[in-house]
Amino acid sequence: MDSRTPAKAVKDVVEKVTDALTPDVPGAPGSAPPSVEEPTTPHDPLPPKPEQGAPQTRTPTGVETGAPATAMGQQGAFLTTAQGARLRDTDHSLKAGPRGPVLLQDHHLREKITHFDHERIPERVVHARGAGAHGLFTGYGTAEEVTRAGFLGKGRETEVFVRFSTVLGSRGSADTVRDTRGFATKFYTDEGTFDLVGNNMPVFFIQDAIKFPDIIHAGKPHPDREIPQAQSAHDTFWDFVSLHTEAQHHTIWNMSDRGIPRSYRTMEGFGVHTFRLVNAAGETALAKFHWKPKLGVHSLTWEEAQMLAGVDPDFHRRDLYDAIEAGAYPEWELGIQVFPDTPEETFAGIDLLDPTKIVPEELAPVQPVGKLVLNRTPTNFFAESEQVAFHVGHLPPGIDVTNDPLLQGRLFSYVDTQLTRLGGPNFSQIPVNRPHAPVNDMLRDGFHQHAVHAGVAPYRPNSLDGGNPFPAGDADDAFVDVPVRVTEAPKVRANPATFDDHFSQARLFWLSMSPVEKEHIVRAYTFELGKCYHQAIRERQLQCLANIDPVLCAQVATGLGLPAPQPTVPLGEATPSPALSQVGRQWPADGRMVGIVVDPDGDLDDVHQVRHAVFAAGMVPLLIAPHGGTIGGLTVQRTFATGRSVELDAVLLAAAPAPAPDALPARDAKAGAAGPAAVDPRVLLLVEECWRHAKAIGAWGAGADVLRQAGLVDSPGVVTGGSGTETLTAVQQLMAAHRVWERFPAAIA
Ligand code: HDE
Repeated sequence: MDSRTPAKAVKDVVEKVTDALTPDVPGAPGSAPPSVEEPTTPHDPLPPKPEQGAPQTRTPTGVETGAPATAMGQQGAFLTTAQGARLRDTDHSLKAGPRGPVLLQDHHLREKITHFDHERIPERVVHARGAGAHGLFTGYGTAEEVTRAGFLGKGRETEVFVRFSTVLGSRGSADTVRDTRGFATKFYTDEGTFDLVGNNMPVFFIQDAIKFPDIIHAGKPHPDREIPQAQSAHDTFWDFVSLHTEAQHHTIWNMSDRGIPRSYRTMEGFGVHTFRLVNAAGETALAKFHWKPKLGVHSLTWEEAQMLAGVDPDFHRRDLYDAIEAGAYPEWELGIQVFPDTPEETFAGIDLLDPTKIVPEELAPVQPVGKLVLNRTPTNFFAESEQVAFHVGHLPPGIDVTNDPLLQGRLFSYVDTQLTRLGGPNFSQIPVNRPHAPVNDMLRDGFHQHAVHAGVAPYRPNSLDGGNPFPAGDADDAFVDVPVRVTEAPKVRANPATFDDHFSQARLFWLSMSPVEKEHIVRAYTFELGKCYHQAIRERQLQCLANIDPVLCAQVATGLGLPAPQPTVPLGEATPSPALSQVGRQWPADGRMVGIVVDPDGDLDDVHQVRHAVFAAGMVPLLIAPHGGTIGGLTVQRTFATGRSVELDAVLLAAAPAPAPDALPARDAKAGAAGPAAVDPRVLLLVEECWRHAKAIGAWGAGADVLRQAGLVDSPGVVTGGSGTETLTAVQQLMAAHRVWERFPAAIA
């Protein structure tokens, strides 16, 4: 409680505000007149303006609250109005008697309802559905030869905010739809904010930003009935990509397992465009940014993705927040592919300005330059994940843009969209968007202005504010636009001829896939085109597939019941890039979910031990039992009613629980099983689904009966052990490969 008299408190505030307005800088109001000959003679810069520096604790009028800016909206124990007057009642409107009409003078009612009426802001025009988290980036110092960006220096730590998203769906759509994912990172560097606004796929549908409204109008729901939500499986999408063949490379990535990530934690990220790096000596290099997840790149199966959209539409959001809160912090390495900055701007014959092309990692290795750890969930979803505003033009010294026509258009679009979405030009003053570097701009006024700017001369040159602010000199670490030579050329609406090759890299991607990944791609195309109503669109897309690969085309054509056309372009010889495949590598098990099916009457000592062992391996055990509460001193996380296979990476069967009274109607066991079902059918369903989705299954003791009932004894990736821990060890080995790949009928070589 403030013990000062009101008069003293007011005086203190006035003094503080006056102090803030009269900085001890020559030329500032109230100080001695500047003794300068020329108005632009440099002085010490003005201190950062209060509301534009790093997160701080002062109110806009300069009062120190001690509370972080993000919490300023909520102080003290009592319910108050927006103006701070304490309230006795917020549940009853002011009425003329208990049964009377509501009085217009009820200012609390009006304030409460009016604010509520305006709670929503427009959702993002794309990437509306997303989730963010805070973290820390640590530079390795390995990029110093190619860029002078300070945050990449050895051991330098920079706070970050990352937002993951889908592209097509609305804010309330499901997480696990087939789509590209956004991977946008805000680095609050001390040289200014750097936004790396990337995706989980390294290429894009279009080569020129002017076509962005076209691809998005085609992908969004049909304008007449506004369906389907968050899907590409509809006529307008396939109409566009089959006519507009430069989209074919990105489209095959979407149809691959990359379109349905297992988790944000298991996604790669890509800056997509080629950027220009500048080192301390002013030398330049071209570079592409990559994020590599520590846990490896893993995906859902299509059936899992579809089931999750109903069982848990927030699956990716929940997974991200649960992992961070459990201390299993998601980690990525930032890497760069570096290319010489030649006038042609090509590498190994690949046009580096064409955003529909990759440079295979085998030709230009990804060199690690730093590490990202996400370690804090947002305090308030709206304030942080919803209000965060990224912009590809937020660049620190040492990183610059290239002439990639897609990147050039994005440089315009991101600020423009925030003007509507965040209601005006002052969105960089919103807490999550505030730079952590000192800000001394000459931008003034506008909607939602939070800063109380000192001084009278927000213009240059000036003499009234002592010439402040001053342009940085050569030694002051300023951002310098690289003086790239612009060739003299006629004004044209045209692309370079190298942009005309639309199929060779889609073919490279297809040929780099393992048989099981190829099979998934075929099924995805068959599903999506099967959802189109127009035969002409299916046929046109089949022609595109013929130009990518005849086997791919023939398989999809068979599924659609259509003839497979012949290619209309020569099929190039592509050298596969093994780095593009998810199969055939071993990964750590951190943060993976292991379900343990138990029965109150079973052997619970073993269950205790297995649970500890799962924790010790950095994974999360989920106890699944016939009922909630506790069993043998252990908390039950899922019951047979609430647990579903799709949230698990593996299942351990410690028991064969008999059908409970609330089970679904029993059915006969699978063909070839030992007899009629004596196990709860929901357990059988769970195990069957885990089998179908190629997850490791382990059983011991009575749990082996479930395998017999399900007809899964001696199946690949199904193990039994003498004890719980022995079984877990075998299951863990299987999990390192992510899935039991041999369970998929890999028909396509
Ligand atoms: Fe975006 N994009 N984009 N985009 N984009 C937006 O900005 C745009 C593109 C990406 O979590 C919008 O603030 C144009 C490529 C992400 O807040 C908008 C073009 C890549 C996010 C916009 C592209 C991206 C956005 C909508 C074609 C990967 C979500 C809301 C030239 C490298 C950021 C907003 C977040 C969001 C425009 C293409 C990534 C409208 C014009 C290529 C991750 O400004």
